[in-house]
Amino acid sequence: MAAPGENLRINGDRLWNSLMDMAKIGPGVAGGNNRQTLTDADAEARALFRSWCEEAGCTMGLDAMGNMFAARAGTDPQALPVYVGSHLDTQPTGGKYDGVLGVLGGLEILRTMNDLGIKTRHPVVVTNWTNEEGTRFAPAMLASGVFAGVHDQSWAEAREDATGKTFGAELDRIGWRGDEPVGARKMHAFFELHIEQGPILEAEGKDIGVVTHGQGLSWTQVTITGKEAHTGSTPMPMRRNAGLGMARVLEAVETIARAHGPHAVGAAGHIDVYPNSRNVIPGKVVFTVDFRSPDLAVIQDMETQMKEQARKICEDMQLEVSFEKVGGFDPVTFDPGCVAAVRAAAERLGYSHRNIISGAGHDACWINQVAPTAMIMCPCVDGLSHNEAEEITKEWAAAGADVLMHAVIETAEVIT
Ligand code: HGY
Ligand code: MN
Ligand code: MN
Repeated sequence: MAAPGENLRINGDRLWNSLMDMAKIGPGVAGGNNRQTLTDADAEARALFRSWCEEAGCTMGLDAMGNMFAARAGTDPQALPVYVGSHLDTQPTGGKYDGVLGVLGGLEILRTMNDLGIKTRHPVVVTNWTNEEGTRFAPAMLASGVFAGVHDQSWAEAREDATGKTFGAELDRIGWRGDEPVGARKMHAFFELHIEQGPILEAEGKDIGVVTHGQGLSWTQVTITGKEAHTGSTPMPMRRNAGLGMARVLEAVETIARAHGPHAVGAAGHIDVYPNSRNVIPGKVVFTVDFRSPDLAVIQDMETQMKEQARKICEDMQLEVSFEKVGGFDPVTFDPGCVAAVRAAAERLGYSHRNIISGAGHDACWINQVAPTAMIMCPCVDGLSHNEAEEITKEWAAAGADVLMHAVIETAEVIT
């Protein structure tokens, strides 16, 4: 199949303007976004995305987990579509590009194909996956996980946020539950464009990350129970301070992750302290330990060591401790054929590139289980993400979307 011409490029200004328009929905307090899944802001973003897709002549599909599918017809309606996409939901202190670049970059390649009258044999579909971030409803990549058959749909719909609202009820409340069965769609291939969310590409001056693998993830929710007591009148030896127990466990998490360096990482981003009153010794803490590594055995070893050390810390402090696995996935190897299409596209377009392992989890990590999948990464400033100061350049966004378009058009078999 003839490869697209190296002068075939997307409209970088139009992509950038769409990113900036989407960023106006669910603004944060410091220039980024707080557009958490299934909130009114998420609903508003979905409506804007749908209107843009309809302007581009797409037909919009919607499944029972709220996953959106904007389809551009191919010349062969029997051919399985090539899917692209990512997520429009953000962290509470999220950036303007995490996820959004992959969704709107996908829309941009359809817009460009329309402009140039490009036809492909396979249809091309742009996807918005519901609840990639897993902040409001754990775990991350929830709806793409149901689509890939990793999570049971009723289990996923019952996931609760901190206020006790369920995923299913909130999806119905914002009116974005479709009637398509989740996972019924079959894919020829899936490509996800995403910012790196780390420092490597910018530090090396590379335009494109050819993502060969994704590191694995483990989320263990830890509950430590002590005894509430007065912070002023309770003698130190009498205290059963759950907060102090957590602090010692988190110190152990840091030590364990560093001991498995240079690729392993560990931290706790979610921490709830009860009763969280200034003059009450914490009687209970609940926190989630996030361990990651490209090597599954390392993840398992870090989990085991953390639990052993947490039990010893809590025994010495007369505290109780319990563990619950609340998320995780094994390290991912993306499809060599799709990865090769990404690399060939970068080379054809003259973009500097390097192989890279994704540090963050993505919907592509689950979709890789049901379709040939690959990812394309662009740099981000200082490698910063999951922070409202997240930034990329217009050029980086355009380069990533150019590579996405070439990989997709080649895989979808360009006709004209
Ligand atoms: O947790 C992750 O890696 C992703 O950003 N949800
Ligand atoms: Mn993301
Ligand atoms: Mn994210």
